[in-house]
Amino acid sequence: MTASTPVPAGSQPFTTKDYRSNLKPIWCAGCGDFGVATALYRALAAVGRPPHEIALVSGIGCSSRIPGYTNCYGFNSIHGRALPIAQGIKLANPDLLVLVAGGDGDGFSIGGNHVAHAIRRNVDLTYICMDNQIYGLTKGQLSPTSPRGLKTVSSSYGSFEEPVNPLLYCLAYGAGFVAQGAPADMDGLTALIEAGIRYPGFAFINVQSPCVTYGEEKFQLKAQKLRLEKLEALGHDPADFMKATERARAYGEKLYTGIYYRCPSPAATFESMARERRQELQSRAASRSSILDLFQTA
Ligand SMILES: Cc1ncc(C[n+]2csc(CCOP(=O)(O)OP(=O)(O)O)c2C)c(N)n1
Ligand code: SF4
Ligand SMILES: [Mg+2]
Repeated sequence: MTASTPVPAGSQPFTTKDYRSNLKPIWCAGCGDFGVATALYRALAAVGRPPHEIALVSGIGCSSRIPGYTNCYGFNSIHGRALPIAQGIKLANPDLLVLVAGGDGDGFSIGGNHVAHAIRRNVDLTYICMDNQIYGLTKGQLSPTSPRGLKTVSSSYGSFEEPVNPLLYCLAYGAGFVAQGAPADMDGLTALIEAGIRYPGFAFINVQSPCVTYGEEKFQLKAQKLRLEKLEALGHDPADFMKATERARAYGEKLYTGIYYRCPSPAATFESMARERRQELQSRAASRSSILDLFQTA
């Protein structure tokens, strides 16, 4: 069974409780990451893979605590290094469903280079970026997605820098699945995570996950509810790459949620190409004993 194998409706063998650990989250009350965790439990229950067949890898940050709150295999790893670790896990055991999660700083600052290479390598991973436009764990410094002008402990004059646009970034590097969700729409967020898991290749989901302690007012849940516009309601066609890039440009101004782009003909994954190549070479491989004979007769 692969991540994209659908479980027939009504026959889900697991419930959300099966994916939730007994560890009580230490996120601040009201942190958007609670919503991401809940949406993740729901999406995993809908996909129906048992927890022991799932690995969730994160970097370092408030958001990166998420593996500990699930019953799946988890690795709260190194700041900015979740993607290479997750790729290694997936290539070592391609039958595992491998998810990656972390913050905007983790993914698009220190780990930004890994995103580009994970995308072009196209390992079948679902990468959830919990984007709160701030470094939460280290107490509120500028992150790569902080808006220009934001005043923080590290930018008393206000940020002079243009923010990174995670959606455009992933589209530009060729990700086959790019989406954005928000805890203000839990059903939508759950559906996006499920769709990302079922996409056969690298899938990127940016989640606007408010930081209630250091985040700006306009990013909080209440404001999100007012700003949110569903791409589906705009008649957006996820197969239309040009339209996806056009709408992704509005990151920071508009809060579009839904699937920006889903490649209609997904490319072969790295692991499927590796498997094929191995099989091809295996049929031509000399037997172990004949190799030993070569050395013994030399
Ligand atoms: C190599 C390294 N550099 C810096 C840090 C300090 N550090 C820990 S988390 C973090 C940023 C967290 O921001 P983000 O990834 O956006 O996650 P959030 O806490 O906002 O969820 C930084 C700079 C670290 N742990 N390791
Ligand atoms: S500091 Fe911000 S991101 Fe971190 S747990 Fe608190 S609300 Fe969430
Ligand atoms: Mg952050």
